[in-house]
Amino acid sequence: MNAKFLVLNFAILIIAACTAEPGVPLTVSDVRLFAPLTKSRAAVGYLTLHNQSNAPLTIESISSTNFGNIQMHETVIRDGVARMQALPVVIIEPGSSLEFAAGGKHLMLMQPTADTAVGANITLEIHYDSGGLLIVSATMQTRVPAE
Ligand SMILES: [Cu+2]
Repeated sequence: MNAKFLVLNFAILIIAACTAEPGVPLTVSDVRLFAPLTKSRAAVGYLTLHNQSNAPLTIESISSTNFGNIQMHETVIRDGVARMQALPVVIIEPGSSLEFAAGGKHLMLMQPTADTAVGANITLEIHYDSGGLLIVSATMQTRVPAE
């Protein structure tokens, strides 16, 4: 048995599994949307963006018909205190992925304009590179209080 051949074969399998449709520069996975704990707070979204192209890709904004305002945020620790700062744009390097996850980058979904309760189907429009549009949808989940 040739171990080197096996490893190479495995690598090709992984690449095939990660590459969605050919020619699509941006793909997304792990979309999770969490309803606010109280009415006065915003819903939070996490996802992973994958730049399938060989050029940097700029995420310019994210919109939804269910929300009047969606912002990209990053949690940073300053003087021992966790603060959120808005990110005007986010750049993904060629062939790499960018994770929005608890404790780091996240989406704040504000000003609900349609059904955004737990169980609602939310569509997100991800605007990138001056005219690129990727549409994804996910179901609003109950927020985990520990997060
Ligand atoms: Cu935030």
